[in-house]
Amino acid sequence: MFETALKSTADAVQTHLDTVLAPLGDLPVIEAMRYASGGGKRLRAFLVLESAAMHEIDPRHAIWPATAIECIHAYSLIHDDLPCMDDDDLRRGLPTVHVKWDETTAVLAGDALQTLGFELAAHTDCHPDAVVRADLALTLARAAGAGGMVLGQALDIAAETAPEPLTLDQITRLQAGKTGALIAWSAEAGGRMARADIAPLTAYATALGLAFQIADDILDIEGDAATVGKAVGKDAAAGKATFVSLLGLDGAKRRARDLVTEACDALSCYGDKAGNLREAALFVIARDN
Ligand code: GRG
Repeated sequence: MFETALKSTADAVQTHLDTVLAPLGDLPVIEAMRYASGGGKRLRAFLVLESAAMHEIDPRHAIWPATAIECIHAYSLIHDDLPCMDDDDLRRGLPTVHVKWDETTAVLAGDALQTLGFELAAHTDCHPDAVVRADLALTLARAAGAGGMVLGQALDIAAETAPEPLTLDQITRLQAGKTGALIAWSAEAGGRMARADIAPLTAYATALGLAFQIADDILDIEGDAATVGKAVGKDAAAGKATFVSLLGLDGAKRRARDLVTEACDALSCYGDKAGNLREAALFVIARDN
């Protein structure tokens, strides 16, 4: 069952994170790192572990990039919630890091989770081949940085003061960076570890990342804050263009379903081995948080 597999990923990542964070002590910044990196669906880690399993990579190696991507993701959420960005008080149903501690601690915990992510991807236990470790760290830097997630976030912030709402093409480009780049890196990681052709994984992840963001826009309209675990309705209240505002609710749902089909089709070369990745694509549009 997909839910059981996702839960077992979450447990494995949590155990690994506990081990990695244990020697760092219990200063507030370290406690904030533990707090922010705990919880969540662990979807990105699941994509890493599944793409690795499909390529017969030892899970004792794959847990390193799986944990690395969750650290980078946690950093991005801490910083995204800061008053200078989205100014959110609630994340995963709990107070955000700057609310529970303070802004200084939140900035530092985000910074430290980001560097920890690269440390884990480059760790000698991640892969016996140094070239593969370097490739993982290099591509993670590209996905998270000024041509990937940070670019998407910067475009999103600029859109708030743009004279016109963004077009569908502009929103698609923005989200490919903001949400899509880390999702793509996660799904490609197993192929990179096996030094295999990652083109089918890239095609899968591109469609999946977009479907994920459309589902997020739908949750912002249809979800309730208690279930989603964060404030909802903010985009509509701010008059921001989203997939829902541009395609309509039904159109957005249709587009998300088509993208899931596209994502699953991209995995045909893996046959039954890709069953869990196909289920992950279905989960992304059916989720309620
Ligand atoms: C601060 C550089 C920088 C980037 C922030 C990722 C991001 C960019 C902002 C998050 C804001 C947001 C709500 C984006 C929508 C997509 C998204 C990343 C949702 C959260 O991911 P989930 O649902 O979270 O996988 P969990 O809690 O399950 O880990």
